[in-house]
Amino acid sequence: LRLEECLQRALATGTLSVHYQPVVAVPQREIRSLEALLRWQDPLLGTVSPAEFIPVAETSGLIDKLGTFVLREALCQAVRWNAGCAVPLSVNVNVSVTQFSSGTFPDVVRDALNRTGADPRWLTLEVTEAVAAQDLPSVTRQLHTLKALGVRIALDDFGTGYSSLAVLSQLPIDFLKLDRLFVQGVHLDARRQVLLRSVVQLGLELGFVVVAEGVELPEELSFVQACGCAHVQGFLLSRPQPPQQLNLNAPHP
Ligand code: G
Ligand code: G
Ligand code: MN
Ligand code: NA
Repeated sequence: LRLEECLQRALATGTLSVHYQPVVAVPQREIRSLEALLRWQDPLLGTVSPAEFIPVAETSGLIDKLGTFVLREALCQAVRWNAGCAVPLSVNVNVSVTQFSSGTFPDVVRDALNRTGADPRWLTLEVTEAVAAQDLPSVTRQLHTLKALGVRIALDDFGTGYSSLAVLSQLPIDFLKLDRLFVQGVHLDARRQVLLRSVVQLGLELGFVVVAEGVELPEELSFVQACGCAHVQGFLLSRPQPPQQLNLNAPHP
């Protein structure tokens, strides 16, 4: 309950912030989008990881407020970035499965787009395989509504969940984000290479842009690029950073 109370207060007092991690196209090495990641520096609790407070937000019902906060914040950033940018930059916003429960999530997104004046094409929503454990028909309907607005959808943390591969053909997905478990150390392990190559191939044949997450080493980058991942994300390229510290024109390793 303590964490819940602190989180409630954080939403009111502004100790939550959003950091951004570049998603980079290869081989061009250009930033295509930035993933919004919540950060919380609480005066009493210190730094609290979203891995810790997101589940609390989900069970306490605070997730809708939190989700709306991140969405508006990220879309405001997208408006700023795209004002001075020839190539459109999009923001990736993580969405909890529970945000789909009421069936009104597309309205929340439409409202945030209207308030911020952001182009729907500047937004990619990241959902995890856990959406398949929800009311799949309802989630699918909501995702189609969002797609009709022009928003794109990424399936996040792919390969770590409990869902069957069948969700890949059922959900209207644009990006397939391979969990870092597929990526890390892949250059050292022949069996992991088979797995990564096959999963990337699967994604490509289904028409998705395949994104490798958690790239920390040049060897991992070379391998995922050779496998057909068009976008990469990870500490090798950039850590998540506050917006004022990002250099969107920086060359990437
Ligand atoms: O950034 P970090 O590695 O600490 O994030 C830990 C987890 O929290 C990740 O799974 C990430 O997707 C999740 N997370 C970060 N920001 C958000 C957010 O705004 N909404 C949701 N639902 N999850 C988030
Ligand atoms: O679950 P999701 O993919 O949204 O989680 C994103 C989280 O992964 C971010 O909080 C970010 O801090 C973390 N992350 C991003 N790049 C790397 C990386 O190269 N290595 C590790 N260990 N974590 C990363
Ligand atoms: Mn994500
Ligand atoms: Na992920």
